[in-house]
Amino acid sequence: ALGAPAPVRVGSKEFTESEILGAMATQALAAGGVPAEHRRALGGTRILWEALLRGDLDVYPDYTGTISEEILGGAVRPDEEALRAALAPRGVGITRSLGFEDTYALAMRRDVADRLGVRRVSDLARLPALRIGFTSEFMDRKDGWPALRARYRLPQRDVRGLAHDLAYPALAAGEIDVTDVYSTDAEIGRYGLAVLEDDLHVFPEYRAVYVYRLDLEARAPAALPALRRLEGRIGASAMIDLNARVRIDGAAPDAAAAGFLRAALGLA
Ligand code: PBE
Repeated sequence: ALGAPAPVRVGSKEFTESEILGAMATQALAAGGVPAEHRRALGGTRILWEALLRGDLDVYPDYTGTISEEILGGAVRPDEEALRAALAPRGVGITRSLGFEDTYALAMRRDVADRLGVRRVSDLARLPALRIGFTSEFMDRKDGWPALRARYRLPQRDVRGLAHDLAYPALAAGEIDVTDVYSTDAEIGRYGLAVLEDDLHVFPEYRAVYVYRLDLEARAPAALPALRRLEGRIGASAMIDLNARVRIDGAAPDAAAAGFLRAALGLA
């Protein structure tokens, strides 16, 4: 083609952390001299994965447990090497862990959990009247509500789907008693929620990685080295702080990402 090379297309899922990580990849690529554009908040895991396979995207952030359960159907351990081997025949690679895990967990208001004596997910088995609000993806995922309900024999019938951002105000207002949270959500600390112990270990590890098309290496040789600069660089508390910048302080995901790249990596 004539002129400038086509930009690398970075995608993100429709939640704050994914948008921040998408912005960070886009900015790290640009800082490495690789033109890149961010197609933000496209939808859930399946939308992103299919766009990557089709070639509509080159890179997006995902999590080892999600790749293992939701993308590969639970057939491959959520271990980086095993996932890499399983994804390579599909023309897909993953970076090493960015440095944190973001696992699913169930959470309740602390006063409600204390009053009902709930500390572990198994404590929910004797409370059939609890009102539950789950994010839509969690309702349907193999590693979500179907797995929890079966493993813990949970009896609740009042279970509805809602957008992740709405779960926290609904919990605070007492409209629901239990929701699924992501362990790096800033609201867990902000609302002082009780996070229930997954005492039967249903949830796998969810280490954050970038998922990319292997053909990117030939098309933009500087792209992978630029993304790899983020490997191991984002700890859980740094990610919680970044989520707080956006969800609590109202910063744009791009601004939060830029601030981190400047402070932690010296990238302009
Ligand atoms: N999460 C939390 C992951 C899985 C656990 C929602 C950030 C995801 O698949 O997007």
